[in-house]
Amino acid sequence: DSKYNPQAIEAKWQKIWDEQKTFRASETDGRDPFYLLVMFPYPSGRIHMGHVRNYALGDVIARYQRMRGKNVLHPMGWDAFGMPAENAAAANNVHPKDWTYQNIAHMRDELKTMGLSYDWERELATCDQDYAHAEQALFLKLYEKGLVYRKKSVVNWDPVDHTVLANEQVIDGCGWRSGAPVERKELSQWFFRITDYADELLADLDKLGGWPETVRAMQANWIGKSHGVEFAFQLEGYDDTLPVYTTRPDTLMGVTFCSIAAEHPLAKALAATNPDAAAFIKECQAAGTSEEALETQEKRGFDTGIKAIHPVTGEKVPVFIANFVLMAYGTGAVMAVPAHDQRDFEFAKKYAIPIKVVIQPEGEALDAAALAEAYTGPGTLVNSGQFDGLDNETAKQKVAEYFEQRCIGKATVNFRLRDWGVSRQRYWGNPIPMVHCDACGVVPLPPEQLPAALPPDVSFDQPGNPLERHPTWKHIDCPKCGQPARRETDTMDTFMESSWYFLRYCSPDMGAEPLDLKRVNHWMPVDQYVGGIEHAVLHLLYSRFFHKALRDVGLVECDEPFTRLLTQGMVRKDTHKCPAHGWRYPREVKQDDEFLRCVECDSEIIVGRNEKMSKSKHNVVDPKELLDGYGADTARLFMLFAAPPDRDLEWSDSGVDGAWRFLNRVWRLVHALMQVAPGAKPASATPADADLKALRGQVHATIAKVTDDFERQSFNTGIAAIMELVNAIKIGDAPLAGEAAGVMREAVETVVKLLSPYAPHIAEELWRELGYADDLCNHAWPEADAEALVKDVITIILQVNGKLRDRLEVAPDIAKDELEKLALANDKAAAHIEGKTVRKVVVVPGRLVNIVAN
Ligand code: ANZ
Ligand code: ZN
Repeated sequence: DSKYNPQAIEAKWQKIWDEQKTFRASETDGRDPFYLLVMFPYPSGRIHMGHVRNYALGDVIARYQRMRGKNVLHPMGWDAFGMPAENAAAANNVHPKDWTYQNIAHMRDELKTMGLSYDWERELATCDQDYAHAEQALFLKLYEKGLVYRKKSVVNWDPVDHTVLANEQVIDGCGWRSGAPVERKELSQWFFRITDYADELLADLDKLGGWPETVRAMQANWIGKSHGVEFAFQLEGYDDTLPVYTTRPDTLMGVTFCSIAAEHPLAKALAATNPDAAAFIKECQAAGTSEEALETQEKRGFDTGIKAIHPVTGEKVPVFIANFVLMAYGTGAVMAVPAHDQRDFEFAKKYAIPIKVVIQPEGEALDAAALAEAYTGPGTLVNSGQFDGLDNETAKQKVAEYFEQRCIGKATVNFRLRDWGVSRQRYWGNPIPMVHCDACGVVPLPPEQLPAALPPDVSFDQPGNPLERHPTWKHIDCPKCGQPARRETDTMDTFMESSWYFLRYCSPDMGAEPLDLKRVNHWMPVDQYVGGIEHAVLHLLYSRFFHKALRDVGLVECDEPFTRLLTQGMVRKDTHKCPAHGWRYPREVKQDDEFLRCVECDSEIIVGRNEKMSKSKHNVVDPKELLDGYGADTARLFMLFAAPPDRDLEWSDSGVDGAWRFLNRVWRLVHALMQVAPGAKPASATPADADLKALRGQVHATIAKVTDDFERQSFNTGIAAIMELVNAIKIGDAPLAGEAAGVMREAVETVVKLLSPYAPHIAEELWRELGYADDLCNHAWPEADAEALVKDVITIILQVNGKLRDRLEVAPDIAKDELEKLALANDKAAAHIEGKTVRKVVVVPGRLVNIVAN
């Protein structure tokens, strides 16, 4: 039967690959290693189109590199801890562990239907006992090294769910699940000293030439290195001084007040005696901690009555508690310059504080009374005494020197990056292996007591952390003094697990030992990482940090974990909305003669924008439909053809159909060849016949192009070139012999080989049909024959007055004046020159001739 039946052949090859462990990666394989990593999924229950795209992209690269002779490591696993499992547990009375492993089983089956070339023997789930155990050992190693510490910090607190929320989980000031207004609360939390690595994380971005520029810029921004000055104000009637951090020391003489954070020690001291101050601080805390929240909320303040003494003029300026000052940045206190800082400007207007202009832009005189907003640009210093007349960049230096000479301040560098808080008050995470003892303080669990394993018997019927409520788990004897003590009940941020899974894949069989350095060195760094742009900052920055930290405790050797990064775009689809019923699934709309209508109410449907596929917009397509209906090869080909990898991809049913029809065509092509030239050997030399020679030229040009497109990660144009080649291969019913048979055979074989990374099942099947017994997926990638690429004729564009009139087929080495002659003798050109005088003939060798006539 020669009908293309993807369901049958895909199942067949997947089984063979599985049984023969075709994609097993081995450290003892002598070939050049290539580590291809895709971001591992959260086991939410089923795969979505974003996964299909991500994993198709990863697999096409892995398969290409394998055919290039590389020893490819292409692993897969599960980012398995996290909140949704607990939510599911609360909603459906299923244990998070069961829920997670059931989802993994289901999603593994789904992924397997895509024909991805994973080494499944290295599969891991981050909630596996071994993985969690090894991770606790890593945590303690970093603790010994001084990279882990505990401190009080301000967090977003959901008063209903009794949990800490990440900034991203605070929506319009309310908890994302409870909807209750979020509070700020101080809690003792565990931190990683990522800020110790801020400089290196920033500087090493220069080594990441294989990353998208946007991602590097986002990381640099997030790290946020700024140069400024720290100096202290004397406070009237206080022994303590008020240190502030400023990036604009040039505006020193424009200071008209100071502002401090609600958590600032001065504010706290005041609150102890002043109930109004205490009330204001409490109000400030009834808002999230995110920078965004602080930026957008209305500026409000409380006058402490304390006066700060200006270090140059001796003038006394008020000190306010202000709701937009962060305790965790700089010193938690600011010298406020309303004329040149917008936040200070708004604040000064509100509280009728004087505004003093000290920077004049060139050619304009700013008037403090008439200022509509702060002037933040460059200029010359005015109203600044001894600093008058300096340009403001020079003034920054001079003011810094002024402080340094008087020993009241110094130039400093600040980072926006904060230490990484890894404590979560959750159950379904990796327990932090620490003990709290009244006598000994914080005591790490000794190795023989690891792992701190999650107790299975927990309930999710109440808000808060089930570990906290568990009747016995918390109670433990102090490993140091043996007295009753308490276990840490915080679990680790799930970003921990994703910060080293790529290392674990290198030696997944180490049990409670995290890594085998020898094998890690064999594979690391990752040659190519593929994943979503949504991880541009957190995951990719935490991983870089964690890797460097592990390097510094001797567990890995390279400086950066990911050499190249490809961030794929989103999968989008148009949306349908019914005025009465809201977002509609495709099956909830019908087409009549004119309009799309709602199946329920017949209202005319509003066809909305293409948006990221999401359940809430009812514009998702379930990959299962696609995979069951058309097969994996069509799905992969569509995904890779529909858009360049880093761009958004618009879902299109006709695009899917196009991919399907193309594969059918290739199928028929191979079968047609086997009918008319069953025993042919592929051509290996230039044929005499001109048409055959041209086809062979195209075959090799296509090899060169597809190869180059792979290197440039331009997979869609590679597919287009293969499609063009297929169009050029014409096989009739008549038997072929000699040259013709050989050239056709070579052309068809090339199509199958080039297609193999994209559509591996059909390619493998057709490879057998062509009579081969080896695995195409391990077969050598074709090489372009330089001789075949040499052309007898090239095409030259012929223009008259810049308009295309004809194409000339000429020898590549034709002389200029020959070409000119041919052009002037051309019929089609002549028709447009008639009655005019030729003024000039422009010749661009190898490309075009333009006749200028009027
Ligand atoms: C005086 C000044 C004048 C400032 C001026 C800016 C403009 P970046 O550049 O992001 O590092 N600042 C300092 N600590 C702060 C805190 N804890 N919370 C909120 N704001 C704080 O920002 C540094 C600037 O942000 C500092 O420079 C300070 O205001 C403010 F025309 O000092 B500036
Ligand atoms: Zn103790």
